[in-house]
Amino acid sequence: MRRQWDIFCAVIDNFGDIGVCWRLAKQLAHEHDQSVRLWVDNLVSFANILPDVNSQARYQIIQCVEICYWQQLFVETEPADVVIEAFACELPEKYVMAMLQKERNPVWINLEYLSAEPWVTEYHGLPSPHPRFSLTKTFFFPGFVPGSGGLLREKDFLARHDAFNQATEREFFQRKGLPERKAGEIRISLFCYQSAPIENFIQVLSESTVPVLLIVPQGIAADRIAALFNHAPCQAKALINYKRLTIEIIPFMEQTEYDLLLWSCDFNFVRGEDSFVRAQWAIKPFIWNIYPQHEGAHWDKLDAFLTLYTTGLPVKAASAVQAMWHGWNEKHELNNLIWESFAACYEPLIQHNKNWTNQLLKREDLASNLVQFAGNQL
Ligand code: TRH
Repeated sequence: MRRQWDIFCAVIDNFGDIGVCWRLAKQLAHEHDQSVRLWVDNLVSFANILPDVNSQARYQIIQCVEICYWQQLFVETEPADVVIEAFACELPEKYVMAMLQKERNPVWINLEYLSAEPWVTEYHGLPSPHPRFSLTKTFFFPGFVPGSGGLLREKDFLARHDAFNQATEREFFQRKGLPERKAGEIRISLFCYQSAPIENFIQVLSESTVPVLLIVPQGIAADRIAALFNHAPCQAKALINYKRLTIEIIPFMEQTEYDLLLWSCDFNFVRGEDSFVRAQWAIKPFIWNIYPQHEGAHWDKLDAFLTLYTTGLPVKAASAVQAMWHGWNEKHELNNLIWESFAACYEPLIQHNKNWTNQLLKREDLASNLVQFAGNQL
């Protein structure tokens, strides 16, 4: 049944909030034929991952999703049937009041951050009555296991992934102005936070026994690398050669293109929430730079994922993954041995990632779970 959805997205920092909301909005509209309005308080940030966005427009329709600028002074609006408050962004008071006026209360969902921690299944789906009004919001936790809300995944993802072959990969690289693969080369994509030991890793890679191509979209990592080699900061394009290592700094990509970059590389360094999930769909070995939280709260989250993900992986490979991820998140120093042990697990990791993905594919995706939940409520 076609229902109206309002998704509210406040961009706290970075691109993850809007990255997740945009994928969800598209899936609801395209795969579930829902009528979707996406309220975003920062269109400039949005335009980074979707250049079609006009950051000056208060209202626009892109790919069948209505995109509305969420201004401080909220405009009078008829609430939708289903309201998603992404990452506890807090709905405008005026909108909540309007929800109360509706003949039938909208289904109000707080979409939470992704975590592999065991408590997620306990909290997923819990209702939280509003302290003042007769409205209830439900906590929806994305996750990797049954009993959670699932992960964002397009219905045609597997078919598109399977159709992505050497020829399409070469065509993608050409389109992006990236070089042809050298014999024996490994290709790595790099997206991370300030906390990552980037300079150290550059040194490690430069001592590799095989040629390495490091692809770095504009941002924190690109700036640090540019500084390391005395290049001007914030460059959209730069080529750096250092021993066995070639570094390509490239413009920040449109989100759909970034997905293809992850499919094209042998190893992916990802961060946050959305690129972390996309790296899993890419099947290639990946290294997660987790969003750092106060008092090291992120370590429980990282280790909970490691425990879940490395189950069934041969012990040697599991330790190599843990050492690499801990090193990349600065639990200990990252050195050549840690990287080489991790890189040597390429084949078992590919096999393991296929099994991991197959397990995840058995579960409903996040958008389908939301549609089902909302349908049951209305
Ligand atoms: O940008 P992030 O650090 O976002 C984070 C996380 O969501 C984190 O959980 C949250 O607390 C914090 O924001 C506020 O990392 P993430 O989640 O991987 O989002 C990045 C998005 O940017 C993702 O949708 C992929 C996209 N992207 C591009 O579109 N083009 C690019 O070139 C790159 C590198 C990324």
